[in-house]
Amino acid sequence: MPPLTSHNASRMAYNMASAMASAMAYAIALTMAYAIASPALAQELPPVPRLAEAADLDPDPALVQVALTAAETGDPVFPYSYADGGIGPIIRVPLGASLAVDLDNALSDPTTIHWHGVAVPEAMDGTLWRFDPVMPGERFRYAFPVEQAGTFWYHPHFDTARQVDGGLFGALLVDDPAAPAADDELVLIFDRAMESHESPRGEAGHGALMGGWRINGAHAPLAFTARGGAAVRVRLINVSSVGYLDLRWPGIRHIASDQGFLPALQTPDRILLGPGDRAEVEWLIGEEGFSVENQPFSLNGGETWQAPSELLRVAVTEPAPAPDGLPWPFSGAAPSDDPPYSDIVYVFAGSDRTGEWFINGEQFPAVTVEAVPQGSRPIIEIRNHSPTHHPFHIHGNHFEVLSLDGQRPPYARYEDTVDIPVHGRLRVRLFADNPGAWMTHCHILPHAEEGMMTVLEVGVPEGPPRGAP
Ligand SMILES: [Cu+2]
Repeated sequence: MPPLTSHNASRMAYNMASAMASAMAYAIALTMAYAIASPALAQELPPVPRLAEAADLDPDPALVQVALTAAETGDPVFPYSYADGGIGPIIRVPLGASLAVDLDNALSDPTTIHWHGVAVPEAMDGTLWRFDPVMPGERFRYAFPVEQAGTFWYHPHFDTARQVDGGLFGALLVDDPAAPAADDELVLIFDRAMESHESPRGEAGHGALMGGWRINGAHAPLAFTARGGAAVRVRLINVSSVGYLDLRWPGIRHIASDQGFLPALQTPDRILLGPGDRAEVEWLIGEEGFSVENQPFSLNGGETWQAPSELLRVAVTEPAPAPDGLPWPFSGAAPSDDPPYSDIVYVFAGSDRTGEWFINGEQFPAVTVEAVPQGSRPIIEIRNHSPTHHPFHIHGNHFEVLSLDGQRPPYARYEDTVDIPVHGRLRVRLFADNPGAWMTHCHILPHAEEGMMTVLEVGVPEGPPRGAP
């Protein structure tokens, strides 16, 4: 397998070469954001855009076939797109069907697609540990059966911070036939621009926190209008490279997380979504509208001093009594016990001052590969020894959260991406069922790029010999 060691050097060269252009573009983007945001004062917000769904090119209902082209846009703020400048289309697949996506790489760089949260075969995972990227001008077919319902997303796993931040992402929705039909379904993809570009090694992310949020590609705040009496299923996806969402509105009804429906309805006072994280909620529209506010989040922990900002205003036409909650197929599963041992311990360390990030003192790709048997349920403890939050993500297999800082969750919590607070200690039980060599990393993309990624083998992978990319 050809080494891709030029990757970091080319990225750094890109960053330096584009720094001035990025700074100018960023200033323009901020100006535009304010210009667009100003109607808020007049109580007139632009509507949140609806995302298009990808066309299914195959008439067989058991196969969803989609064509995607990754292309350059000419836009300095969002230089890449799967959809002619917009956010990638929603790919919707019925549970149990197969998905085939033909990716045409029209970029001048290699790329891949990773199916975040989905248990795909390793060769379809879009990672570079044992497989090659899709080269410029090439086409590659990603094909796999989809066996877990939920809200997932897709994005490159090559030069990830730059390509994702530049606009390459979209939603992958796997529909559960047991779920009731809501009156409306709203997919909300939250992102911010220029999180990975303007900042040289060392300050990635934190200098960029002033960047405003977009929802479905439009600058917040935005408006959503619903009829009184309607039940709306809302899928929330944070595709930001660095930014956390800390969302609040009155009467939150949390129905699903990374890996599908919760065991029971939860009514938390906020929805915290780190980079890569998802949640589903239901809105039971009644007589009055409400605002979805975002509490500015400090990556270094503790309360921020800023006031919350409105991201979305839900307005009501034809006020009517709110409906009852829908009969979601909650499993009722009880949380597993947190046993007094660990099979694997990952220590997350690093600092913004050095810009270097480590797992167990190592930086990807020079890492020790941990291995667990296929079908096992290893207990993994992740200790955050750094002064920064990190969203922990593992590919190909999901896990149950057993405890965070010794506190057990109030319900059986199945995730693939979960926040670890500053100096926090997260314990999970991995469902190690999908064989392969899987990326295990922080989903703050500049952290992953600066080393905070390792590899966990499930079973004995077949195929070409293992080697660093
Ligand atoms: Cu991190």
